Amino acid sequence: MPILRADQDTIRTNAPNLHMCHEGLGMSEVTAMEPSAAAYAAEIDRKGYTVIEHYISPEQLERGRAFINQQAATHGHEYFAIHGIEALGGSLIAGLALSQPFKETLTELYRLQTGREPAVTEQIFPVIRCLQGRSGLKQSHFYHFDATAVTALLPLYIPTEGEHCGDLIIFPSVRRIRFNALRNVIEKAVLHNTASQKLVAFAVRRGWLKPIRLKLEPGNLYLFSGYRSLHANDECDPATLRATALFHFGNPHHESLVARHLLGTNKRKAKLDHNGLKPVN
Ligand SMILES: O=C(O)CCC(=O)C(=O)O
Repeated sequence: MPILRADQDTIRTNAPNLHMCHEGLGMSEVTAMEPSAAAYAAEIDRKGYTVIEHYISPEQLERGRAFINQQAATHGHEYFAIHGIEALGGSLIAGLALSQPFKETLTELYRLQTGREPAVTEQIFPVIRCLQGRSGLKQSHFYHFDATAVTALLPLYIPTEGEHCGDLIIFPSVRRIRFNALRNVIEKAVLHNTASQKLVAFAVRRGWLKPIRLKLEPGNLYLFSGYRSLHANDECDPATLRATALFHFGNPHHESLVARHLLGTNKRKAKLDHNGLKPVN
């Protein structure tokens, strides 16, 4: 079972069949490590999330941050997000999204969570989110379910000062994985509309609801089921920068035309096809 840690020159994995280079990251060596994907999946089931500490090396974190700094400078200190491998081309994040061992890890988690194989054409869909400025506040407490069963979150910059530091907020296992696309659409319309999002945000801010709050550490990898859990990030001071990379994998409705037409707003906005790639025309 392919759990790996991505050091600059080393990948450690407990998968004997994954002794290979980490594509796009220039990695050369693989050694054994624990625990297994099954242990991580069990922890996600039990606690709602799991963490792989120091998933990337300090040098890789610096590379990831250099990319963020470059992008942040062109966005006038306001919120931005970058969707898809092509838009992230050449960056550490695109390299991870293209990494075969990383995909194997997420595939194994998908299998364990759903009992099924992911669609053969499925790719990891990477997203970078950068909260800064007043517009960053509007993107906080935006409670939602992801389209994919497995979500991996890699924090790059997390504020450390002030009352609110952009914690990851999770209500785990709010719903089950559905393979019926129409049922998924209806469930999302009920649980995940503007009114319910505002209500949840209000109740969390007031302390009436008590979700899991994770203080994120840059360089760690946080794994959870984005499909099953209602989640969002807490706000942070608009003068600070909060940058996270998200890796979405395993859409249970990958082949469904209903889901493709009624959901997938982010990909549509970014003008990407349902595999997260620029359509060829
Ligand atoms: O950036 C974060 O911490 C959360 C982002 C998120 O929930 C998502 O895009 O699915």
